[in-house]
Amino acid sequence: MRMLGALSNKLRDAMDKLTGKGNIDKAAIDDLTRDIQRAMLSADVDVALVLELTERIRKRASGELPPGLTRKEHIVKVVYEELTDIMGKAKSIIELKPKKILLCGLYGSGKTSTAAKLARFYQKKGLKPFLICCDTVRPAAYEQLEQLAKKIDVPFYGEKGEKDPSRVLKNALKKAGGDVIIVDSSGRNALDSGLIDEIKDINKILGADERILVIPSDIGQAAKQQATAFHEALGISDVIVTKLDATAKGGGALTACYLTGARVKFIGVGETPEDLQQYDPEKFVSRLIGFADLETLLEKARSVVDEKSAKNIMKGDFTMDDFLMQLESINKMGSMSQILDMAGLGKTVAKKGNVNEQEAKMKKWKFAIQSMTRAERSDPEMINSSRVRRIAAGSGLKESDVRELLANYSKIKKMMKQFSPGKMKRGGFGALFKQFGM
Ligand SMILES: Nc1nc2c(ncn2[C@@H]2O[C@H](COP(=O)(O)OP(=O)(O)O)[C@@H](O)[C@H]2O)c(=O)[nH]1
Ligand SMILES: [Mg+2]
Repeated sequence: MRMLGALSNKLRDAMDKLTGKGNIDKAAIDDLTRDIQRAMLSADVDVALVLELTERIRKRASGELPPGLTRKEHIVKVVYEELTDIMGKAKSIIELKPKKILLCGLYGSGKTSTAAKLARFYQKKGLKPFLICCDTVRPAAYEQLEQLAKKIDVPFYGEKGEKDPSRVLKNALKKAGGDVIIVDSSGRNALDSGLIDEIKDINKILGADERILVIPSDIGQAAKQQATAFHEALGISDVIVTKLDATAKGGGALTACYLTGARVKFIGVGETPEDLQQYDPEKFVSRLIGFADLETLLEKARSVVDEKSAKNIMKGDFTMDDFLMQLESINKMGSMSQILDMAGLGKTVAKKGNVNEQEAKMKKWKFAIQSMTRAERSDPEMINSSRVRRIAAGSGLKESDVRELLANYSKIKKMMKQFSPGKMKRGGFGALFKQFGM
């Protein structure tokens, strides 16, 4: 299931646009932050929070590169980390032990469905749940929970027709067995003091270990006000955000909860008792952006470069520009010795002690390529002796350096033509290095 449809689509598009770009410059970063802004605002995330978020992304994206990452990979990582941050940072902890849970929240927020979902969750973990209906207001509240309880085969207590929830609860607790006692309550607004007193009484009788606020994600940023008011009245221990499968405003609800300091423990993603997931901000963001985790996200950022050059090379047009791009991405990725480690060549080369030498060589080649004309770059065959002389003079190198570059270029070009794209992806830079005589 695609979480939060519209937000997910927009974030995926933004990330695809970035990872598809050959060159990441200031304009590309501006473009990305604008796309993320639009996506978050349309998901009803607080404006100030969105601006803070994108400012942090912009700053970190153009900031110093951590060793071993290309600019593109770095940005992908930054976006992932910053989004995870405003979506709640860390995964909640769920204790698998006997406990009493009280559910509260607005009318229609999903309390009764969530009561059954929680019972099912703990049942699957091997605990014995017990469901109690303390909603004495809504017509057929009793039947609704009774039916759900039957469906998942969990014991249930309620009193049809009784108007006082405290009395129902007292009777229920006399009968209740099991490890995890889950109490469903009537819908109430946190700003209604009469109804809040009522649930305070229920909480006192129950002695709840967890007071869970159930918030429907379609209320968006209004979640903030409800979460704050319920927390002041009752001391909310956790939040469950429901209906994330059915709204575009879920980003607003999730970030609003986080702003109030409330921890989102589970999310509701459908109407059946099975549709409850433990909330994990990292996983959630990964799924929003469309990847299993940060690692696969980074792999994607890497593979686009490889695929692009592989395509060019397969067509047989491995130009000096491609060669320069490869050299530059090697530079961007960090020092040679790190790259060599990644390519599995670290030890061999370190023994020979020529890492620095190779790094210096690559720098020289870069200068030489930069001194070539556009025509020379796309068709290096035309570079005759007089052109070699000019390029050497222009880049401050020896003619032999330029010749060595040309010789290596031809060698690599020839080799590339024999490569299948699959091999290119796997062999990557390691294969290139071998051709540099390493
Ligand atoms: N799509 C979807 N619907 C939900 C979810 N949770 C609850 N609902 C639906 O929302 C409506 C109200 O839910 P209910 O549990 O009766 O809310 P309550 O009034 O707070 O007890 C019902 O139609 C539920 O099926 C959810 O996570 N996703
Ligand atoms: Mg209900």
